[in-house]
Amino acid sequence: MPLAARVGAPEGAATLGEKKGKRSFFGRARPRYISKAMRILYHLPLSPFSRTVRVVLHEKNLDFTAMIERVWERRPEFLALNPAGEVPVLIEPDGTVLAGGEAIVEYLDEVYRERILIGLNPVDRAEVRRLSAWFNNKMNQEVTQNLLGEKIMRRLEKSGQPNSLLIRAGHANLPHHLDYIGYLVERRRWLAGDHFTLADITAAAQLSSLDYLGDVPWNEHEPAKEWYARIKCRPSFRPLLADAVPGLSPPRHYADLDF
Ligand SMILES: N[C@@H](CCC(=O)N[C@@H](CS)C(=O)NCC(=O)O)C(=O)O
Repeated sequence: MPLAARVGAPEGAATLGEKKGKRSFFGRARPRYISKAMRILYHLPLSPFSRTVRVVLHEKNLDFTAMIERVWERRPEFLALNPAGEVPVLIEPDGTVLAGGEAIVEYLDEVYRERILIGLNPVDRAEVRRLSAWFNNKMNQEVTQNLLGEKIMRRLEKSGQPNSLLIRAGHANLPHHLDYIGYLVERRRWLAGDHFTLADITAAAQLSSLDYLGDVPWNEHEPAKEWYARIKCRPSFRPLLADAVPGLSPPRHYADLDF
């Protein structure tokens, strides 16, 4: 089980700007009070993979109901939707079940063409996918798993004390990723080129989860900070900034657009 992604909230509702679903739905994949025509996202508030899908749905103006899934409970009905037992999982209004962050965003970009997020031509798409993989895989393993996984998940799972060596490794690795973002945005307007793409969303999703913990040294990385400030201003990102995980308050700058 990847540590990193074992993040999330113990309890609670969806976030502002997203329709809220109650938690008392054990026993069925689609709670009875949710109409068949609704789109449902099973997620965890601090899961970077779930955050990416939330932003993509907002960018494409697609309505959805966000349901928190406590993945560590291994709910059989959820495992039937995604045997990997991981969020995000998306159920489309026609009942189509999509599991896995990358599969979901590829599907959404292919089907809903209103705002294209994975590039206009094969070369652009390759660059967006290269960078999305960088943040989903490399940064997630080197940084997010070590910080969110150790600090949050251990508590939620009651699986022992956080490993201070891993936390130290996460802090040591983070500046390299902020520097890489800085390197890119000093040469391009957005991470993958002239346009805002999934690469920006993926990187910002990882960083926003860490920022909720107050773990991002923004002031030592001005170019990355300037880029993140532009992302924070986007309406699609606002619901993430309104997230409130019970028992875990974010630092004051987390939702501040002028941080
Ligand atoms: N590659 C997967 C990773 C998803 C993932 O690791 N999700 C985490 C939350 S961020 C999870 O649900 N973990 C539950 C577990 O491992 O038990 C994706 O893109 O969806």
